[in-house]
Amino acid sequence: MEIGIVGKPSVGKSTFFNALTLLDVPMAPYPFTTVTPNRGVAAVRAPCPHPEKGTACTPGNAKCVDGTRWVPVNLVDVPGLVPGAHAGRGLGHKFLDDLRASDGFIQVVDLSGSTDDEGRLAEHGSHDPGQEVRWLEDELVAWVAEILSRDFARHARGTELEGKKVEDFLAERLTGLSISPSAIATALRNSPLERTHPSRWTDEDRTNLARRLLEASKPRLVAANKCDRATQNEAEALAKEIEPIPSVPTAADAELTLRRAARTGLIEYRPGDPSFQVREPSRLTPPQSKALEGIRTILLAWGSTGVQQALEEMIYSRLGMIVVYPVEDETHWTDGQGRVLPDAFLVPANTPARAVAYRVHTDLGEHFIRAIDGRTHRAMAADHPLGPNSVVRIVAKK
Ligand SMILES: Nc1nc2c(ncn2[C@@H]2O[C@H](COP(=O)(O)OP(=O)(O)OP(=O)(O)O)[C@@H](O)[C@H]2O)c(=O)[nH]1
Ligand SMILES: [Mg+2]
Repeated sequence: MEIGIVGKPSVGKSTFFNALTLLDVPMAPYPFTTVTPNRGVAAVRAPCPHPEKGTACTPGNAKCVDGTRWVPVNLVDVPGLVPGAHAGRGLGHKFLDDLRASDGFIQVVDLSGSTDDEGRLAEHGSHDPGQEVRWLEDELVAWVAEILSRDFARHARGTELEGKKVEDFLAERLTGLSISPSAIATALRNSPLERTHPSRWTDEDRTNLARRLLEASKPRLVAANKCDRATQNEAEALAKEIEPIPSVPTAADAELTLRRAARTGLIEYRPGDPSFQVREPSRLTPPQSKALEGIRTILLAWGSTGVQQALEEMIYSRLGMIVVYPVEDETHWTDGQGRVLPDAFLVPANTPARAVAYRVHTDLGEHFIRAIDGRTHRAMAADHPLGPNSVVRIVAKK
């Protein structure tokens, strides 16, 4: 699973990405600082089930801090998009293609409205971030419509001659775009199209279908960034303007400073927290003190920097993911080496037991016999849907 960080130039995408991954990709106050995509791993919080067993856990892929697991999520930060990107403007086409694998988009905007369409600095409030949300959608739609339309007439006629199902025809056209068969089915249901004759679909039909496909497969959330330079009223106005797309006010720059300061031991801060503590005030230089005091003001005004919250809202609310804990021993919740709750995986809610087995290992999926609930010890069939926080043993043929 991968989340794409998108938006126009200079809104703070790389800062947002660096804050979440603690990587060090270049950030600067001019457009097109990022010219090739950056990939990294962030994490979302989940309550660890280990207290239920009264023992500590032995995390492998997702560290546990005071009973909270930090479950990995892949992010990709792409160059800024400008209007006309789908037709190759800016760095257009190439990096839209870098978003093929994304399962959802966090669109970063400048809530203070002081970045123009091309990413240059402008006067506060001179640009409407809500408008950006609309044109970016149009760019994404045009991009998908273009992929859908490549050599369309020939493929559509072939499909009709062979009597192929339109769902399969579309799945083939959209290969690699991380659009599931169920999203294709939903998009088709929501489009008044002649299913038996795709060759009759017009450009407009394909554009509308592309919009429905994006709607069904790539949820969006807006990070209303640079909130330190904006007001609550501006945040509320934006939220209203872009409904039903949710928005979370963020201060990516502040989050990055806090995480870096925590990493070097200057402060105690956990991502998502409403405050931080300075460990030894005497170790701070005057500029560090001033910067941290500035951030304290932002946290007081906004409750948090919003960055961790934005990612979690994307993963849990928009994508409906849950965390599951596969184990080999359903009584002690251990793997073969006696490690307690070693892995934590994000999967869509209600993923069937067998699909979770595949997620752990292809062999486990292929040789699946049954799953066992780690709490009730009941056996579950291959199609049994798993709920949040499940501890599950997969039994497979050896
Ligand atoms: N005030 C304020 N500035 C920020 C914030 N986040 C990022 N910035 C600044 O915005 C400028 C652009 O940040 P980047 O992260 O490079 O933006 P980008 O969207 O990746 O830009 P491109 O790669 O050029 O598209 C930098 O000067 C950042 O320090 C924030 O929360 N508040
Ligand atoms: Mg960048």
